[in-house]
Amino acid sequence: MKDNDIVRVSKRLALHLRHAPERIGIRLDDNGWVEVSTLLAALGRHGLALTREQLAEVVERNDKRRFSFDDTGTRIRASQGHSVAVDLGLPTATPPPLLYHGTVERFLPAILREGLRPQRRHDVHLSAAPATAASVGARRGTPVILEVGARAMAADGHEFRLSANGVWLTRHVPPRFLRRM
Ligand code: HQG
Repeated sequence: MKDNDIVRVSKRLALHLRHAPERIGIRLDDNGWVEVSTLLAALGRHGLALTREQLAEVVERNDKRRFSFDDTGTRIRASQGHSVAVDLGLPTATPPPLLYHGTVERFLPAILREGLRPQRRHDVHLSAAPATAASVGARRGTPVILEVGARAMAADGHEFRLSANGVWLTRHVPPRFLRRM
């Protein structure tokens, strides 16, 4: 498949596997999974004809490995980033001392007042590398990087989980653990 087809199909998968399954008439189970055959049939009914092989290629080549198959390869889900209620069943994990969040200047007053909130998603997304946070922030403008005292948060009882594609997830980062870089 061409690179731009990978991107186009990835966006469509992200839409339905994270946010709007009902728009193509599918349901995700409690853990976010849907049968591959169900997904392909539903996409086909909604104008996107895709083979199993092409779907596997998209999963494999997606730049952030946003999607994964289960052990048997019969079901697929998004690895993180949902707005619909799903329980990914990820174990809690001990974060590195520091994690990073990329945002933009205009959100800073609210962030420094109330901390980082998940907004429409389940969790706040944090990166292990400042460069990754910079590209997340750059989606919205000139990026501002916040350093998160993740290990101190964990010591304070906040839970962290690591998604299958390397994104650190937590419910809320209080302002006292944030520092502008
Ligand atoms: C901001 C993409 C005001 C926060 C990326 C962010 C990432 C606040 C926005 C992943 C706030 C939420 C996630 C507060 C946080 N007041 N604004 N209290 N707390 N914000 O998209 O982290 O391509 O939900 O700074 O690469 O930008 O989808 O989160 O700007 O990994 O796989 O509210 O999404 O990955 O935006 O991005 P988002 P995000 P995918």
